[in-house]
Amino acid sequence: MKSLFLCFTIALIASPAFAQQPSFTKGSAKVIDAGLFDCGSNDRVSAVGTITSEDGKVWTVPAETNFKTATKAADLYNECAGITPDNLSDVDLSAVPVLDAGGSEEFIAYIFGDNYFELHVNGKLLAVDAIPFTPFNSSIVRFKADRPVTIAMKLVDWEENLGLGSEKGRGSAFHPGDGGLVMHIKDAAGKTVALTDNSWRAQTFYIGPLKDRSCLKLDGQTRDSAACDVSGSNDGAAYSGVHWSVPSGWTMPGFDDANWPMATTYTNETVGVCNKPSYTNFTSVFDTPGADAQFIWSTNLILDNLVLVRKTIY
Ligand SMILES: [Ca+2]
Ligand SMILES: [Ca+2]
Ligand SMILES: [Ca+2]
Ligand SMILES: [Ca+2]
Repeated sequence: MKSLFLCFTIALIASPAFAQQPSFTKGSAKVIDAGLFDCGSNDRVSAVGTITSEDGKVWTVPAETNFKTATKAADLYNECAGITPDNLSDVDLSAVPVLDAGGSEEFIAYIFGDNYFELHVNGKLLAVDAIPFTPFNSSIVRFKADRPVTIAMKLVDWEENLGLGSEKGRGSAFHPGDGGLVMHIKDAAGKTVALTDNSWRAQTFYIGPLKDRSCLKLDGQTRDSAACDVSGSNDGAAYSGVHWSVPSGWTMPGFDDANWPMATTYTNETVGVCNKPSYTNFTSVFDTPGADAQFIWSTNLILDNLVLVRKTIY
């Protein structure tokens, strides 16, 4: 009897049908926070909303974050804070606090995210992006940890039309925005320890806007929206979003990410950073010859809005 039960349990876990079912929403979310951050200019507010899916679950959009309570990453470039160095040699790295991830080896991470990141190291939330939406900024995180170092990051392509995954732009009120993360981690001696590239794992947990749900290919951990229309238009109320809940323990070193897809890499041109000084002033670290950190995301840079990435450094 016992062995029968065991077999049944294993079959359930191993079955692709056991993969989490998607939750679909339609139309806009309800605003619950009119703006997490105010730069005092014409930049976009970082609003937050909730939306109930057709299966009765409540989702926070664009994502649940720790922005209000977590330590903010130190600024590499942040025009809201008046920190706008022309290059890395104008940055006083010794003034950046060293955060404790439990360990003794010192590391320094240089990060540019479109639009928002939360950085966990060995299961500990170390720092979050100082600007959730825009203007575009970049960050430095110094930390101490022991190897192996598991990096787990929540990445959010923020949105203006809450629940829809879109923003004003390119002549449309419902232009789907895009994401992207680039990071270069060095040790205390300045040697490259890790770069964002296609050896990372990346999984999406929120896709939108979807004009037609049938474009999605969903199978186990495959959440493929490559066949979906990414052009903007002005009838977003009819659009859908699709959500999956973030698994518990996903930041922990022991979390099994073996079934997550590998990260997809994107060029600077595709992500559109060539006119952003928060990126271009630091190409010495983001585009280092021989150690060129790639932009990473899940398989759809435009429609995937909440992406978790992981990598363990040995
Ligand atoms: Ca940001
Ligand atoms: Ca998007
Ligand atoms: Ca974006
Ligand atoms: Ca690069």
